[in-house]
Amino acid sequence: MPRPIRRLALAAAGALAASLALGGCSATIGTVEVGPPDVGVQLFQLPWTTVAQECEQNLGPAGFAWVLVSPAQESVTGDEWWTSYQPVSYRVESRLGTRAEFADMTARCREAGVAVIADAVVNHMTGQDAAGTGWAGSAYDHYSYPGLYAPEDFHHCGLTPNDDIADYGSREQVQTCELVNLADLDTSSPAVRERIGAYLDDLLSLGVAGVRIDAAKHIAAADVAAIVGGLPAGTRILSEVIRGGGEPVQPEEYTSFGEVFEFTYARDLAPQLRAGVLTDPDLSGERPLHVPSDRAVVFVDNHDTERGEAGVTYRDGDLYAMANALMLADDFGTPVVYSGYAFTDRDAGAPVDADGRVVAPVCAAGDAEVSALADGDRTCVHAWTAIRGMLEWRRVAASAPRLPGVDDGDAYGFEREGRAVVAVNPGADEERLAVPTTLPDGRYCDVVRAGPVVADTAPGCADDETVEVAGGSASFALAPGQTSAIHSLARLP
Ligand code: ARE
Ligand code: CA
Repeated sequence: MPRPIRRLALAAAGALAASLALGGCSATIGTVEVGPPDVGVQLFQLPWTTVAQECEQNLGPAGFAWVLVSPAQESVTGDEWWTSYQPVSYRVESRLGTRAEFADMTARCREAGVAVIADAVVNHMTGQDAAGTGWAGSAYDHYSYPGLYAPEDFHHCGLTPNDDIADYGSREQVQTCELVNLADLDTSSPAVRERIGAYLDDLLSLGVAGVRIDAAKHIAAADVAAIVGGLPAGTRILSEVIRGGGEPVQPEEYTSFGEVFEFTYARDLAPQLRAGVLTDPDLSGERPLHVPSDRAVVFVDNHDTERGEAGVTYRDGDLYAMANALMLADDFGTPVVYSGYAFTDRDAGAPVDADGRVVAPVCAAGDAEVSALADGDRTCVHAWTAIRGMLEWRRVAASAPRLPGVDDGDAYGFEREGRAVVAVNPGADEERLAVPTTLPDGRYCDVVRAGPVVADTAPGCADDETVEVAGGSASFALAPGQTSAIHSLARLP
């Protein structure tokens, strides 16, 4: 039975939708200036043709600013997803698609207001001990990639018996020995830098707005700086430097030329959610063991951590939506939402067709029943109602400061001053929470349950999807696992 839908009588929903959907810059709705889209999404192992459709059908309309895709270059063959991280050549030809499909994707995404960020695997080539042939037909051997690299282009660290990294406490090992047997490029060499630079230039010519530097920790920061220094100003550089306690190589070294993925963010958030005890971060903007906010790309999980670290993942359902909502509601860093596929085998690749090409349908907007996902099914997190609602919430919150939170039982919530309020209940019991707010009295639509209201041309909000604000307090009734969020443009008449 469909629930009764109360239409939001927003005066000019269509016009509002148009202005909110405007990519790139901030927009004004009525008298309210909303923030520019800034949130990214990692679409893991999704073929280029599907990414293009996602940009048009889901990402652009939801207000995602950028999409991080999986590595595009020719790789070793094999069923595992991680074959993508073993380059054989820099031809843009892989089981995720052709060069032409890649270029078509960046153009269509840009048209939809979504920038594409490529995943650049430039620390190493393959980890194969035997000679082979790559996906696009290029012959290779561990230290030989004809026309590209010869044995002298690689580090041969000589610090461990097999030249593999054994001790992350040694900077020299981390940066000049082999990460899990992956032939380590001598990135101090001008010739190697030039070839990597040419590859990044090629990706830019195909329309990407920036690159993730895979395994950046394993490339000396000075080498990365030299390589990306030759790229056009404005190219986004996102370095993957996993923060390791007591390790000599730290993310801060990589902030002078770009952003870094800040792993501390999820490591702080997940245990709080699991314990059901949420506390305020330092609201001055400084956070211990985090790079500065304007350099930090924050995330709940990524393709490695969902397979490794004990964080929150799609398997956690409500708790996962809650983690993402809290990240999107925060005023720290640039969030990237992760969207992959269900798996039980850590190594299992995405489903492929008879030719070995990855195949995937575009996601339907709405909520996947996580428990019903079979291996290989896409989680479609980027299309979840709660995520789309929180993207709108974030733009309405804009640059309003995060105010001190309140808690009651297991519930916790906070306001972005005068703009928006979020409340969560990670506990096992129903909770009531009153969050102090300067939002005007009235009933507000909960964008976590109802989805975006302003950007929707026919916004609807059921009776049980509203939150009351009265006398400077927003009253939330929260079921176990529930997240609820209201913003100033979602007030019912
Ligand atoms: C695969 C096999 C290996 C085999 C190798 C070569 O699993 O057994 O030896 O192939 O044939 C991915 C997969 C790997 C895969 C690799 C190549 O995860 O399993 O190896 O592709 O196909 C460190 C790095 C960090 C890295 C993580 C995974 O610092 O950069 O390890 N993350 C990126 C990507 C990965 C990718 C690679 C790098 C390689 O996101 O998906 O690997 O391109 C502490 C340290 C961290 C360390 C972590 C794990 O936390 O602080 O620095 O991360 O431990 O060791
Ligand atoms: Ca290296």
